[in-house]
Amino acid sequence: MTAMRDLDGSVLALSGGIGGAKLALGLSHLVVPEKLIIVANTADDFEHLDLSVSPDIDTLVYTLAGLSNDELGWGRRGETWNFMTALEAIGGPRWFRLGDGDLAMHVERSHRLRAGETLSDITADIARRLGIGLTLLPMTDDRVRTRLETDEGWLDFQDYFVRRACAPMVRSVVFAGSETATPQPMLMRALAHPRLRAVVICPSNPFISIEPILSLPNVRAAIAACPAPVILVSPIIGGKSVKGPTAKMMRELGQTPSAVAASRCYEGLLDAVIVDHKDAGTTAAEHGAAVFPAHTLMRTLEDRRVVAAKVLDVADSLAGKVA
Ligand code: FO1
Repeated sequence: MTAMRDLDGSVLALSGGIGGAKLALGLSHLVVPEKLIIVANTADDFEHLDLSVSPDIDTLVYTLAGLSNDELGWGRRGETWNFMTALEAIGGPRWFRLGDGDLAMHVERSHRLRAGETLSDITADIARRLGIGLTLLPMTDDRVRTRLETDEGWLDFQDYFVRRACAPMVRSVVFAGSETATPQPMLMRALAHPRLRAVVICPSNPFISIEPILSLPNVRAAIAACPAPVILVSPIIGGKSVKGPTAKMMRELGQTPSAVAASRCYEGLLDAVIVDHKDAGTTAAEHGAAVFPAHTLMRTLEDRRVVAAKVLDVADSLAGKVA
């Protein structure tokens, strides 16, 4: 069971994979581990070769443990691929690549899930063993799966994202199971805590990485009612997404890719949005939140720390006003 903790002054971050993990790493350099809670999207999860794969949890674990492959944006640094070579030689599926070290994560997680452990407990134990002190939690322990209605019919998330390389036209996105899933209890406790320091919405894809978390019962309402400042770091810079299909999906879902459109995905939830300098001309009225320009493209560790510091400064300044 994840240890009970004093939530007073804690920072809660909602994260998907790559973009979110960068900001989570930055926050982990500025917030003491016992006061930082990262909630990971699990709607990308899927079963492959009878293995339970949790990509966003693993990107966060590897990034926070200093094991990540930053070129790929997923998997482990210095990975070897003997398993995939042997698998392909006997006709196994080659579209979803499982590195030798990464394979251990999927095998161990699958084994422990089958033994009846919760995803939360497995994630907490693996994070601790890899030297991660902060609290890393799945958004729920129940099965929630992103499915996309496309011009090629309904696709499971990894089919769309990896096998089809995000090529199909997206018409709608659903999170199968979210309406009956139980949100991570620690998430709900933190959102209800009177002295939570900040809620940070990381620069992950609003539609496929953050929305699954918000779609869980009562989560949107809990964020709207949360006494802590809610800060978005925009995933769109100058009309483009840094990595991944966010901008393409926005166009296909009928929106013009922009920082304002990204903020509008969180209508009624935001106290502030941190936009890149390229979008500094956008207004609070457009975003529905106070606007703070910053250098938000995170290429280096220093970039990650600078954005994280900006998030915390903005949150603390707003909290001061609210109080
Ligand atoms: N993404 C790819 O584009 N190709 C892959 O072969 C691939 C394998 C993979 C294995 C484990 C894992 O945790 C992630 C993996 N990803 C791969 C990335 C994954 O599809 C994305 O990280 C998320 O689902 C989107 O955030």
